[in-house]
Amino acid sequence: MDLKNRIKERAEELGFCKIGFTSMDDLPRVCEEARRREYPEFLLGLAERGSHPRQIAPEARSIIVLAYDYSEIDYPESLLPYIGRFYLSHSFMPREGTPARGRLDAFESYLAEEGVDFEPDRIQLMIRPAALRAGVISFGRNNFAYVDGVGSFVTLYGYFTTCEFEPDEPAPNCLCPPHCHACIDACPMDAMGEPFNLDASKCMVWVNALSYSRAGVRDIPEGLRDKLGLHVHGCDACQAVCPRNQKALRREKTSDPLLEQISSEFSLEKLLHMPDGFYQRCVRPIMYNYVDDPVAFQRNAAIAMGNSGDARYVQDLRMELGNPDETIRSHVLWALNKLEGQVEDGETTSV
Ligand code: B12
Repeated sequence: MDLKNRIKERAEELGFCKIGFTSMDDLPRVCEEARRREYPEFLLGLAERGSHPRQIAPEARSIIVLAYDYSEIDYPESLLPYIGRFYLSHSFMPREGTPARGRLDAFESYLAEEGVDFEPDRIQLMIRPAALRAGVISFGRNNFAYVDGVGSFVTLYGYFTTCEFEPDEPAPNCLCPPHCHACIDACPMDAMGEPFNLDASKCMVWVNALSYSRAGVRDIPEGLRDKLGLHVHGCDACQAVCPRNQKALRREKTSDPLLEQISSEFSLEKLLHMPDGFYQRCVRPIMYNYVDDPVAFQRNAAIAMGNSGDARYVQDLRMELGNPDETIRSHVLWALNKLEGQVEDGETTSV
């Protein structure tokens, strides 16, 4: 068996659902798309740089793309309404000591054993278009990368290597059923106007997580708060309704000890009050990618409480009216106004 096939076989043994190889050629369509969609400046910069692989890794000759299917994890029902599966899977830029980090370490050790010189991509490469060209994924109308027969609940990883591998055949552009627009209709943020066209600045995770870390933005615009529903970090709406993901959602699952432990403690009340140690035990291990500031999560908990229609939270919100942080106070006030208005109208679920 040649080196490329040995690497493919090893990746599959390690639990990656697909692997492919592609060239270092530019991915020009990415910046065109990002510009056309008037991406926030920060994301446009990422897209520009990330679509020129040779600028990121001048010495490299090929790109290896791996996909990991995170639908295998049994996500606790107590966490799913609040946090996107992608983050719960803690497989994106995984931390030391996690199963996802272990899988990547094992793959890297294998490359080293085979004498393959490599450099992991640190999020810079525009991985979806690279994965399409490597034959690993096709695009869904919701912008997501789909591994055929697996679905879109996949995390993608890229490696640059100085070895020159024969590129794989690109996958078909899109395999969605004709005329299906379930994903576009399901987006609570109305972030998708037309197929393959996500308005990144409206996407849930941009609004409730990423925008916070950019340019000191702390407040979530009032007009968007209702739309966030109960979500405190990302959302799966456009993937969960997709007919191509139903098999993955129903498959046999494996429990994740970290999630089990977090789910036994997690609640919106704790997220709002942030008792000692809660942030390090229950927030940081899964929501570590973009924001490292408890205030952002307290703010999001307040919004979720306001949107819950549950009068049980009125008391908790009142307790934070004197919080020294202005962002927390103003979002708590918004949530209280919303909930108390509903209490007066008799619309809440429990009083
Ligand atoms: C910045 C970023 C974001 C931004 C902007 C996302 C966006 N779509 O533009 C925000 C914060 C909003 C975001 C949100 C999410 N993200 Co994000 N994000 C990234 C990141 C770092 C860069 C993506 C980017 O800026 N792309 C620029 C745009 C223009 O390109 P693109 O979407 O990749 O590809 C489009 C165009 O290039 C064009 N295109 C290019 N070539 C071709 C060729 C053909 C034939 C066609 C039809 C189209 C086409 O169409 C593509 C689809 O619209 C990538 C990791 C990476 N380094 O690539 C992860 C990544 C895209 N995110 C990921 C995930 C999971 C999410 C969330 C689901 C998290 C959540 N649960 O809340 C959401 C959902 C977003 C969505 N519906 O796409 C995964 C996606 C995995 C998958 N199966 O697709 C990635 C790949 C991370 C990873 N390594 O696995 N994300």
